[in-house]
Amino acid sequence: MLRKLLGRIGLVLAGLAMAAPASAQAEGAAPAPVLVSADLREHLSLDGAWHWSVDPFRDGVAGFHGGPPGASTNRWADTIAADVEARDPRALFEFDMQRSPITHLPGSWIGHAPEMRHYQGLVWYQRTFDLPAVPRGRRVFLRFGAADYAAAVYLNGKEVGRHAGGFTPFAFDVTATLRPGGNQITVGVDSARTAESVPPPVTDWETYGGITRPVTLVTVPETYVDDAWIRLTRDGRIAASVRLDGPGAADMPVRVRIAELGLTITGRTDASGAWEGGAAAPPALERWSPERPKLYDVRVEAGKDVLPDHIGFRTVEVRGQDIVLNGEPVFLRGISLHEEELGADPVRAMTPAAARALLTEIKQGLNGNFVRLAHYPHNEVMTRMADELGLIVWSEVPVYWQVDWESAETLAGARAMLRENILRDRNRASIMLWSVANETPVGEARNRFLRTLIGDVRALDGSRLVTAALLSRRDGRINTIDDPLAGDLDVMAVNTYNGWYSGDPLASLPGLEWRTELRKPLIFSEFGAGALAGYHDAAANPHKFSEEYQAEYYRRTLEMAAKVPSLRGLSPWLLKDFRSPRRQHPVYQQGWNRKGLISPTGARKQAFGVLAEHYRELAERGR
Ligand code: GCB
Repeated sequence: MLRKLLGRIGLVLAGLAMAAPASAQAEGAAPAPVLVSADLREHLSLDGAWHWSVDPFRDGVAGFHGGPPGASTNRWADTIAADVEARDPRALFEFDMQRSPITHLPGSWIGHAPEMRHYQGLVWYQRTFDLPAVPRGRRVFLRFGAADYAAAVYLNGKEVGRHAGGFTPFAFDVTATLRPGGNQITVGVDSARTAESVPPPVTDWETYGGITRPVTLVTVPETYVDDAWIRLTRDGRIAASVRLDGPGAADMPVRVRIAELGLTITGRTDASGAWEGGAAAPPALERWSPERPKLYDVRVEAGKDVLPDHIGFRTVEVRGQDIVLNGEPVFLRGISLHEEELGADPVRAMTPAAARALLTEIKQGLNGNFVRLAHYPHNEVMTRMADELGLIVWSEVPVYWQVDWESAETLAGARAMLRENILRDRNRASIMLWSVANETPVGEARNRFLRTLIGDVRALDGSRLVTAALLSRRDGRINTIDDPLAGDLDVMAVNTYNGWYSGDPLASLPGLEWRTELRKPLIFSEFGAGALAGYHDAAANPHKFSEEYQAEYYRRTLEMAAKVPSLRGLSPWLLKDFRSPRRQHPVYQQGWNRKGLISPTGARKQAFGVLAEHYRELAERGR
């Protein structure tokens, strides 16, 4: 199976379509590691200075007749081109990684040089690092927080693995490939989307190609905790699901310790290295909530390994039309967000400080308790920061608009990405909703595709709620939600742009009605209007793109929303203007989607105040 998968991925990578998200280690190796909470483990950072070199004809992947690359074009050979040239006057290289320009990673290549601004294709990266010999009984993983979209990774001249899917972490065991002293790492990253990929080529956001999240060498004992999911169940237990990897994984004692609660749960793994354990939650347990985002230091111990994490405990469920957190109905006062740091020239380099700045604007600026992380898994610093600051999270995969519903490869890609996202973040108390799709057209093949994803979510994490941003039907004043998929979801969500993409006068928006036959909670997962920060129009009927139009659009849409009986949350579109190549109005857009409530550099538009005030009132009324 693995061989078959590798064959497929290899082909795709070589052809440079690189479509299906999947992680695959070099042939014959074990399945891809999860390495859960790797960001908190002992590691060596490989972030910083890397050489980069563009390869638009994918010369380093295949010769011009399709065979393997020759010595003059193979970027990952374990040699130093300049030394070879110095020794041999006949030596010929069509590249030289070690004398190529240097950039700082992580961060998309759109910031490397002006000519890279709209580049889509293959870029090579290389750096060297020194390392002492790996001590006996230890393993080292090379981990990438994400590479957008497909990556092939080489260490000291050998391929160590590949991954496709630009938004989730992947890691390879490189213990046997590392050497004491100097090591050379080369990564080919290809941003091209194809007809089979998830997301598809056409979206409404920037493709930030490159190595966009940290690169680390993570050291663990030979047998280590690869996956551990610790949570509070709806029946009041702290449950633990642990999986070990390594030669001693079977029949090994395991302990989960939460010192602050005086709680230790112990057990032993089965023959496959897995263990399920649990204990009644101590009465002293303080539940995580947006008001009090309490996190506990949790340690998972097995043999020589200790995995530390900070975990919050809470329950979520749906009761009738209510979304219920820790037994109490909650109203989600939120906003949507793309993964893009504040600043005039973002490169998707999301540091903890950058995440804090954005989420604080939601929490304190807007009086929010909820964020929709659109439209793909965001950097893990974001979900950790949401845990810390107390924001409920909607997390999603980019099954966006129109993907190839009939393609087995597309489905495999979506499932792999969904799985990687859920396994990375199952311990984040902030995450309440897993979303499987955004604005997808109703149809049999699409229903089958999304029902498979919904089944996967329930199998991987039955403790949270499943949702999707759906389309609705409009007839005059009446909006109807009749997408058959709504029946499969815990929480229905719709995106609506009446008054922006339609010519409705703003004053008529409160008169619009929403109908559905299902008794379920509903979220308006998007609504929004564009405004260029600083463009004012004081007329009674302000023009689109003025701050006044956007502010009035918010007032009227919120008035409409207040009349929808099953509405339990809002995540308007969106906090910050974001880069989108499809938005080319030279006066108002200049390559940016202007539906932000703040400008790229953080200037608040008028509508910010409208939403902040609305949320303040809702919070006061306990909603
Ligand atoms: C939508 C999409 C979102 C777009 C937004 C817009 O419905 O879900 O990705 O950016 O509309 O601005 O049109």
